[in-house]
Amino acid sequence: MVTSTSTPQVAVIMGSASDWETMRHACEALDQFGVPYGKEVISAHRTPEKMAHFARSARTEGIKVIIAGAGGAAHLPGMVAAQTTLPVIGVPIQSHALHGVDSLLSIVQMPGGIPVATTAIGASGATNAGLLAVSILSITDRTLAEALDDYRESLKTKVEDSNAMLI
Ligand code: RP5
Repeated sequence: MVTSTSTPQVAVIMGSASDWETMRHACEALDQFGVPYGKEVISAHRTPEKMAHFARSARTEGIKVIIAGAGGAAHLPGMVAAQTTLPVIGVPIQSHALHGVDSLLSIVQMPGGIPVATTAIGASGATNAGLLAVSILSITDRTLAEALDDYRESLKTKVEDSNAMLI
């Protein structure tokens, strides 16, 4: 796993390097809040043993939240969630053939008992996955909670400033 520090709190995994263009938005959100993370391509279909090892060892490795992006027959988030009780956030990649609806439905329709928190399709979903991971970590981290408050204030300011463009 490629890590920003030796002790990542979040793991950002994706089914293919082709998902990186989307998943980098999750990493950018984590960077913005200074949350240490690791990132890696792990495929549910092409590297199933690696996926199982990752999911089963993530908690003992110190990971607190897993963000998993996948497209098409997007089984990675669900199969990881099946093998860990850590929170798993699934990001549906916008596929070419079906525009990500296939990815969304593959990730969101989990059977009762094995939750995956599913975001929107594509880049905004990846950004929100990063932000949701920060929110989860902020439960026990006051500094992150305050940084999230500041971030929300900055969004308000951006909306107000955008009024100047309406002339
Ligand atoms: C999925 O298949 C990946 O998550 C990716 O979105 C999709 C296509 O993968 P590539 O054929 O581009 O490697 O497993």
